[in-house]
Parts: sequence; C-alpha cells; structure tokens
Amino acid sequence: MSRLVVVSNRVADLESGAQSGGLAVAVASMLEETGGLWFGWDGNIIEEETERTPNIVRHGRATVATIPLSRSEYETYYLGYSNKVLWPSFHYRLGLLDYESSFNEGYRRVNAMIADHLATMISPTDLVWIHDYHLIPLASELRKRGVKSRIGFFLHIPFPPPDVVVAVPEHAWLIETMFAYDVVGFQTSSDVTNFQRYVLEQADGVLKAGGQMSAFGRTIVVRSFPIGIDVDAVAKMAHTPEADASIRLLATRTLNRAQIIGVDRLDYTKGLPDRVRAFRRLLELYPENIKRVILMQIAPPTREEVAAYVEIREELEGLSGNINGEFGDFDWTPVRYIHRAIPRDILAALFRGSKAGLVTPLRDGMNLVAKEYIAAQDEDDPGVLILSRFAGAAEDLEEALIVNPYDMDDVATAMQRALKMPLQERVERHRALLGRARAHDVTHWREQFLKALANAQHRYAA
Ligand code: ADQ
Repeated sequence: MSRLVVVSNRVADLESGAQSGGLAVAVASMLEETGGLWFGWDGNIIEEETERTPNIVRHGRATVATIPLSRSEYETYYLGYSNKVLWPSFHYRLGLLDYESSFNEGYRRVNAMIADHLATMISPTDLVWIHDYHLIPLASELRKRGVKSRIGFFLHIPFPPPDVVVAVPEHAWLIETMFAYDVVGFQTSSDVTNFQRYVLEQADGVLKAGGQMSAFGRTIVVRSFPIGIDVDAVAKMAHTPEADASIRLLATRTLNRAQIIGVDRLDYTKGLPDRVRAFRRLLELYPENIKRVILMQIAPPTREEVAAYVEIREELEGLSGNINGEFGDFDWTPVRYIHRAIPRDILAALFRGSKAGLVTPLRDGMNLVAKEYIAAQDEDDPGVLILSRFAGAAEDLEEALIVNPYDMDDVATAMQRALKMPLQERVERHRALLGRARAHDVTHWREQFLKALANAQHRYAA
C-alpha cells in the first residue's frame, strides 16, 4: 500500500489533541488511523531567515515534520497573500482584499522552501495530499524538483466564479499551477462549476469525460469531495455522564431557558454581526421570547494580526453589548459571548443542550459545525439546525431550515420556527440530516479522495 503524505499550512498537536480548525480535526483523525507523514508549519516564527531543517516527531502511526517560518515569510506568505488576498477573495469579499507585490513573492518563496524539504522526503509510490489555499502552487514546485508521485489537492474554502478570481493578483499563474496536480478536489459542485468556468473562459481549457479538464498541456481530475466529520465520535462525546451533568448544570443556571448556539472562529466570513442582529430581530418580532431565550455565541480568536479581524471583533462585541444593555435584566443576559476555544467534549454537550444551532456564514467552504450540531443531538428530542444557504453544507443538508444570512427577518423567523417546531417534525428532519452526515462523513471524504488519487492516470511516472 502507498504511504500517505499530507501537507497543510498548520499541523495539529496530536499529543494534546487541541485543534480548533476544521482542517486540523479532519487530517488528525485520518493520520491517526492510516499512519503516514504530515508536513507543515509548526506555528513558530523565527526572526532571521536562516536554513532550517524540519523537526520530526513520531506519534503512533503518524510522523509529523514541522518547520518554523521567518517573520517576513509569516507576514507575506501567511498574513499577506494567504489571508489578505486569497481568503477574502475566495469568500467573495473583494472589498477586503489588501495586496502588495511582496505578498505574492513571499507566497512563492515559502511554497518553494517547503518543496525543497519535502522533495527529499517523498518516494515515487507515495500518495501526496496537499491541503488548502496556502499551498496551491506546491505541486508545481515539487514537479520542478523531479517529484513524480501522484499529488492531489483539496481546497477547503469556496472557489468563486471567474469574475471574482480574475480580481486576484497573479491569478493566471496561480490557476496554472493547479494543473501540476493529478486530482483537484473542491467542497461542492458549485465550486467545481466555478473552477471549470474559469479554466474554459480564461485558460482556453477543455472539459473532458469523467470530470477531467485539460489546460496548459496537462489533464487533471476535477471533482467535489464534500468533507464531513466523525459522527460517532461527536455523538459519543455529547452523551457521556459528564455531558449529562454539564447539560443539567446549564439548564439550572439558565433557569431552563431555551438556548440557541453559534460556534465559529471569529471570522468575518461567519456572519456573526448579522447573526446577532437577527437575534435582536427575533426579540422585536416575537417578544414572547424576551427572558425565555438565550443566544450563546462561542467565537475563539483567529488571525488577530489582520485588521479586518480586529474590526469584526469590535463590531460583534458592540452589538452584543447593545442587546444586553437594551433587553437584558438582572436575571437574564440575552447574548452570552465567549471569546475562546472550548474543549471538544464540552462543545458537544453544549450542542446537545441547545434547542437550535445557528450556522449562518456569509460564505463557507463546508462548515463542520453544522454537522457536529446534528451529530450531538438526542435522536428522540433533537434541536433544529438553521443553516445559511451560503455554507457548502447547504448543498447536502436540505432538511435544515435554510436561510439567507443577509436577511435578518428571514433568520429571525427561522429561529422562531425552530423554537416552536413540533417534536415529530424535529425528529423527522433530524433523522434525515443525521443520515446525510453519516453518508458524507470524514472517512467517506478521505476514502473517496484517496481512491480518486490512486486511480488517477499516472502522468508523471518515470
Ligand atoms: P473553519 O473555517 O475553521 O474551516 P468549520 O468547518 O466550521 O470552519 O470548522 C471549525 C472547527 O473548529 C469545528 O470542528 C468546530 O467544532 C471547531 N471550533 C470552532 N470554534 C471552537 C471553539 N470555540 N472551541 C473549540 N473548537 C471550536 C475550514 C473552512 C470550512 C470547512 C473546513 C473543513 O472554512 O468551510 O468546512 O475548513 O474543510
């Protein structure tokens, strides 16, 4: 069997199990099962750009190799091109795009540096799986260094329509590098369509049978592979005696008020201010909820060195404070906002103890929180998932209450409907959603991708 080599910007700490990003959760569970090599940045920043050798640690069946970034690499590759250019624009937020040419230079340099290290660690029979927008050109750098293994790429964030992509500085170069892969995977069929349209319209490409595309003299497989979660692991965490105790305690502390929960990195793509505004609208349109409902928003900090993230935090805190000041009372705080990461088992218990899960991103590749909320529910008395039509998850999770996160009244009405929904309807919707979360779980995602990669025509074979 081929060895699996996974490359992602960050690697999770397999020892402590502390991982808050969706990608880290998915990759960690995969490597613990199959073994192999995981290569990425260790999260450290060194002041001088010196020669580095990867730090290699074995953890069970997995080997984890990490390197630090220099200050300038961090600022140009990570904060710059990845998070001030690709992240906003691929989430359709061109207004937040902030470009300097040094960003693209740093992005190229770091991908080349990673390829220098990795090329010596890869053998031709390895299956190499590269993840996400930080590392799009990595395969082309590896090919320049003679790597002939099968290499696949999975984009965890959306791929926008060509009209948006062409606004990305260096897009022509960037998209051409994607043709150095054997398989390019996206979260949803609309991401695939957007990519195909770009290649047809901007690169004179050709769409072929079996999801293949040709351009730049190369043919690659392009498909969607919707990512999922480990459903049983979340369900188990939500149903331990400790979880039961946490839920009872929560009910006592909140005087049995209905809780609506949101859990998201504090990112401007997640629609948090709009969500809080919609909660205010719920209280205005349906005042019977005053003193009866709580919005619990858990939003750990992320990328705080990018100005847009500081602004979104201030906006969210201002809005939550306003509602609490205006509607709250000595015995009721309408919005409870927690700005830190929470252990995954507590999160699962909180999901189970909440009447509704509010997942309303303005744009999201998939959104694993939606699937975790479903997995954590009591099958006999489940809560209701309210899901943005702009989350990749909405393509599959049809039985959720699908909303437009830009329309406060729409979201407020869905919250009211969720709070009032009869048991039978909740059970039926939940059963269907759980079936979907199971059918498209993390194992299915991984197996489908690796099967496509193993079966891809080996065009680089010596
Ligand atoms: P993210 O943008 O990080 O992921 P998401 O898919 O929701 O978004 O995953 C977040 C993960 O972090 C979930 O597993 C969640 O439980 C966890 N998490 C969030 N807040 C937490 C907290 N306070 N404490 C502990 N854990 C917390 C990116 C893309 C998504 C895509 C995933 C996977 O942006 O669209 O679904 O990758 O591909």
